[in-house]
Amino acid sequence: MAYALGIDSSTQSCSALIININEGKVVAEASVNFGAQLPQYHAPSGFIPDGENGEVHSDPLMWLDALDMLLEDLAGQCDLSKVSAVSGAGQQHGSVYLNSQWTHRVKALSPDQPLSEQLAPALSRTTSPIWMDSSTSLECQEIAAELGGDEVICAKSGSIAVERFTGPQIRRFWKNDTAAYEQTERIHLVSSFLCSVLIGGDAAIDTGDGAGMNLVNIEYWDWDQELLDATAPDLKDKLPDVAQGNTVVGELAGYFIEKYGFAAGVPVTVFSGDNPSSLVGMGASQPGKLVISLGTSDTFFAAMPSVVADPAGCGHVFGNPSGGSMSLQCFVNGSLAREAVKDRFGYDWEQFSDAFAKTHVGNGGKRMLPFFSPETSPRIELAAPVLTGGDAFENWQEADAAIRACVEGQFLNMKLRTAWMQLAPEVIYLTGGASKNDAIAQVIADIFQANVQRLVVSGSVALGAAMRAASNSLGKSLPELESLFCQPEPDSKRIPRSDPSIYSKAAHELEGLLTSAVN
Ligand code: ADP
Ligand code: XUL
Repeated sequence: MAYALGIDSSTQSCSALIININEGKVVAEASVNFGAQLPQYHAPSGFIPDGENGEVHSDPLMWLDALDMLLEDLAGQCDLSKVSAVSGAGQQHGSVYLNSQWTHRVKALSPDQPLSEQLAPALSRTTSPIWMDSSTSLECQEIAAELGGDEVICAKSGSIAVERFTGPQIRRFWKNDTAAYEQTERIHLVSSFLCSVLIGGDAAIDTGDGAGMNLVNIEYWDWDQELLDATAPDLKDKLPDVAQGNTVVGELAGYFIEKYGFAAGVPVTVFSGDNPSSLVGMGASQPGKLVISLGTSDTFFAAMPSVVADPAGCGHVFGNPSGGSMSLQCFVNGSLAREAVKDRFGYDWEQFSDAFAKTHVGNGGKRMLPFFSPETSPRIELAAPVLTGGDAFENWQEADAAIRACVEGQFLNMKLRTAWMQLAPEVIYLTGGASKNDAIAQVIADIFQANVQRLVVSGSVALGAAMRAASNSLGKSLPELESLFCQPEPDSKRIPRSDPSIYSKAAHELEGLLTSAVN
């Protein structure tokens, strides 16, 4: 049977879909929301709230419990023995720290006990720092100083030293808990950790997710010894291999065959990061298509014909799982910022959307820098948004204007920060949880002066993983899979409706607000 399974372990949920590549159909879909379905981990939005000094961590056992729940759900929907290829993706940058028990425990998983129980003793660090963590400014400075400046790190790794990237996170762990670092035998990314569990042994890190570590050299796509040395001692021994996205890293382990009814010998393709996987699932793995993902973070990405670095240091070059590279810019204040404004006024998403019909394009000059937590694009340490446009608005007494100001502020900022990529496509493809919101889509169309469009299959991260598995193991090419699975959703197209000068002026004003917030 030509079924391929794609898994997406993202910030707030773990989802999966199974595609039938002969019929061009999604045959099963499932999702486990961490906050709602695993409340025992006390992570309502997928991470442990109120971390100190900018720390944002999650419990890796939560990701394992979600994987078990997800597969149980899928097994109830479809005969998993028909699945003949598997891959997946994880939220980027997050890291899992494993001790000497890891190797034998992951090899000997018994179907009689949950994954989390069997692997808990293999953790040398009970929680995992994730991409929202901004605690490593000092470590970024130290690594940059050691290497001779951010330009050097950027030329080597595709990004300057970045707080949420795994290298600086590892350095902080080594400095703050040297004994636990020394007991760590293996460090995995979220993606390679889950892939390792599926194959019952260490899986490689792919070039898409690996480039988000400040440790992989983007010229030769492997660990860079100078970057490793500037980060922490003996690091190379603790890391798995780096592999291109088309690598099959193993076969599904006995645990999954016995517990969920998978067939023996199912090949597993190396996992990638959620954004690189989404690039594939959006049918954008060749240069020419631009994607905006509206998940927990907002991201803006495209396959790149050649490697270009962001002069402002906020953008990144990652490996493209289908070969070559991609550029990406991440905005930390994405869905959670929109939710914060919505919740402040006790609105639901329908009321949030209605606010756009009750206000005007450009918001009559009422502006917001919508940064509820430290932002990476641009790098700014705000803990609360900045509002300007009259007393009532600035005192949060105008709900509808605040909602429009938040969304306009987010996408004006996105347009300004991504200009370095010099992309001016006619169509922007939207994905992620908030992409179903047509009011937000219209603002994006007007600000970028481009048509925007969703695809029929909304779970682009899991879809991209299933497509990668199918193209590596089932003999269908990516272009063939794209024509089957990456079609536009007919009613989702939004075209620019506003006078472009309104947002040019607004962008100028927002830049002014930003400059005064920085100074
Ligand atoms: P991730 O993959 O990062 O875990 P998702 O892509 O699943 O996240 O997106 C989750 C987000 O989608 C939620 O935080 C929520 O704010 C947002 N969302 C869900 N429905 C809507 C809606 N109707 N309008 C705007 N945002 C929405
Ligand atoms: C990308 C980034 C986020 C995470 C979570 O650099 O930090 O988009 O991948 O989605």
